[in-house]
Amino acid sequence: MKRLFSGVQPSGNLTIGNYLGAIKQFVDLQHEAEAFYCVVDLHAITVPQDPAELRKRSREIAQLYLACGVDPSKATIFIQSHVKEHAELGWLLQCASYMGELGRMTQFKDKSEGKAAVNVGLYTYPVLMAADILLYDTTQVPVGDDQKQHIELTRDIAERFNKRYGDTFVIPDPQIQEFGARIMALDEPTKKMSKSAENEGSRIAILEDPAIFKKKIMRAVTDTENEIRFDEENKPGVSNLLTIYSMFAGESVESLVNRYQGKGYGDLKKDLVEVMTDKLGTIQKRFEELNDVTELDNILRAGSEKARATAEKTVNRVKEAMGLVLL
Ligand code: AQP
Repeated sequence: MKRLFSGVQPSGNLTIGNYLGAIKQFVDLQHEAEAFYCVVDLHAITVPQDPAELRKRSREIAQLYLACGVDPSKATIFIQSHVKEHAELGWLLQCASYMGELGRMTQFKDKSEGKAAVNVGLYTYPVLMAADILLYDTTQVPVGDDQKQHIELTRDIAERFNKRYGDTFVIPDPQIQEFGARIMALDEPTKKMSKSAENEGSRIAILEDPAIFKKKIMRAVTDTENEIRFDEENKPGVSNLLTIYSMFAGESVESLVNRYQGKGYGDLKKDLVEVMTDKLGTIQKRFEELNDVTELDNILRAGSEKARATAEKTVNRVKEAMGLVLL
């Protein structure tokens, strides 16, 4: 049976990169398989967070899942720290992982670069991510392109464990879209759009006011030519805008390029703002309608109970395999 697991960190306001690369897939795939969608708060604390903000954002992400179309009657939605087996399996897997392989993770290198002190959690975070995935006998992990290396590590850890202790884990595959798996920053289109990037102008939040994202799109870096063409290597800015446009409008890049022949970047940007105002407006309206905290907490409570039932069985299987005493 196909089973999905994925998560988003409450480490900032979710961007259209998080939406197009991951959450949109969550919605499309929930009809095809049993799905577990998590708010990975234990990952967010690998960098300093304001406690009140973190608590608010964790609920906000669950609310956004719902606003974007994740259906709690189809998918299990929960907060990672509510299922203690994530931390528990994280530790067990740390004992089956190597310093060398963790040190090679590009995200760790990027996030620790230039920092005088780096906490251990940032270093071991990919092992916790492996635990998140492996707990649910996941077959597919819908993610953006930046998470590919972490899924490969998850596979390596699981395969090694199975070899050493016998068949314990299902080996998961990444589910990465062929198109739109890496939305780039608006100010520097050779870099990934990130919710925690320093420059606010680099990203657009799903819940952003249209007047603000209009300014960001109109200022988005393009190039000195005036030809609308898809060429990620030589025209990363224009290609990024075409990708975002195509994904929000559901129109192919080829068709957009044909439609904008002879037109300028300003025309493309203006129309993109309109398409986004429409699509994000629908999500934002739904988000406002879902602001009943009690109802949201009930969904999260039910989700964590359902998740725990599976997670507990996996942890017991792992403990048994490793030789820990089960009473
Ligand atoms: N720019 C992006 N394009 C496509 N997909 C993206 N994702 C993130 N950025 C893009 C995907 O969103 C999911 C959730 O990501 P995450 O919260 O777990 O952390 P991340 O990958 O590190 O994303 P951010 O936005 O860059 O967060 P920060 O700034 O906190 O590190 C993942 O599936 C990711 O691939």
